[in-house]
Amino acid sequence: LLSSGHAQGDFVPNYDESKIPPYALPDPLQRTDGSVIKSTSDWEKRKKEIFEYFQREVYGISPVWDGKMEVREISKNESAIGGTAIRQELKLTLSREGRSLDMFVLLYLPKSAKASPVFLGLNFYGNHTVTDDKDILVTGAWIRNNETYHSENNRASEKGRGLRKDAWPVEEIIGRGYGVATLYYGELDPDFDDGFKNGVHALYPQQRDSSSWGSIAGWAWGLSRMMDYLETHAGVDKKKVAVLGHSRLGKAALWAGALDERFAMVISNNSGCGGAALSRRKFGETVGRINTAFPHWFADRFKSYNDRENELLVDQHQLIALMAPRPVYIASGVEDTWADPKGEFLGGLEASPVYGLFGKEGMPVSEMPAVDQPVMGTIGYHVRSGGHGLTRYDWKQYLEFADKHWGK
Ligand code: GTR
Repeated sequence: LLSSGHAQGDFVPNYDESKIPPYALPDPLQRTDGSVIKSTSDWEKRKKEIFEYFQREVYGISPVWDGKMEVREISKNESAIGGTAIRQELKLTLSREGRSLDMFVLLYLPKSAKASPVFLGLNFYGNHTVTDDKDILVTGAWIRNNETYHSENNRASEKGRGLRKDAWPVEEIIGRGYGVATLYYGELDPDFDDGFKNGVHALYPQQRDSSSWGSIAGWAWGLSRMMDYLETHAGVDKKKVAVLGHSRLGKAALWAGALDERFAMVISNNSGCGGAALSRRKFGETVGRINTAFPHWFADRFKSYNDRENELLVDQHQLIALMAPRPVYIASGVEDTWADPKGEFLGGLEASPVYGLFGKEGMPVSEMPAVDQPVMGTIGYHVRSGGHGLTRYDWKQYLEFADKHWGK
């Protein structure tokens, strides 16, 4: 699907449980000074410590938004999806100190309610690939060349229209009473290593250092700007916006959930290394591998943990813990071994004590469930049959999970 980085250099992924190096996970409920967290107010201090560590050492520090956002509606269809939905395309222009960036948001809202809960997620190949809707704009932004989705010379084309609709079952989402908002992720930051000259980083052209924001933080930051807009929309129930993402965008969704508590639910689909999977397991993709294949995704400092995962004062379960007590869903594919399904499960399981502090059940089971047997506590989890991808099966569980937590 995407450049994978599996086969670069002489990296050989480990897929053998018995070869996982011994490791001890940092305790989310113990501060670095040794004190133990026993209350939700103490947790606030610990949470800050963990968050700042992830920011400085892993994803990089993103700026506080201090610019101006202009919104222009570029299309509206009052009778989309067989008359059940309103579809809008919005151009959000961010500007600051004479620089600007355009984001083209595609939004479907059910007509069945005045204000609806919304799933918000970035897409990989452009808004026009998400549905068959004829008049949705084809992105003009840089895009990776891909035969399946018909992007050539780093430009998207009309021929890609509707080709990703399996990953975005809009009709079903609307039918269940939810809205869906999406944006092509390359409009926020084109996914190649350009020294951060373009995308959102260009809005903040100051000197960079080893803790400056990488691309994942850039995508996450853009999700917050979309949220800024959704909050102003009368048709959106702003207390019920779920941020969702697949793979690298699942990593971005998790980081967005950590950065921005307006996201009331967070969904990580096959997010793997640097997402929900524990780094210390070194199963499939590793910190060293990801930083080599994608040197622009994380803060530069993260590279100092290549092959030294044990030196990190956090692991990815603490990223999940930062969402507490909000509902989080983690999904794996059984054949997606590169993303380490078991490591993704453990990321959720090991975050659960923090949910306990809030009187909530995190992961409702202590052993990884069987294939295609979803479990839903305040942390939800499934490992479905098949490999890497965002599927109808995955969405079916996310809709269930949202119904469960949002009382539908
Ligand atoms: C892979 C990468 C993964 C994941 C995936 C994707 O090549 O190694 O971390 O992000 O791409 O985004 O599909």
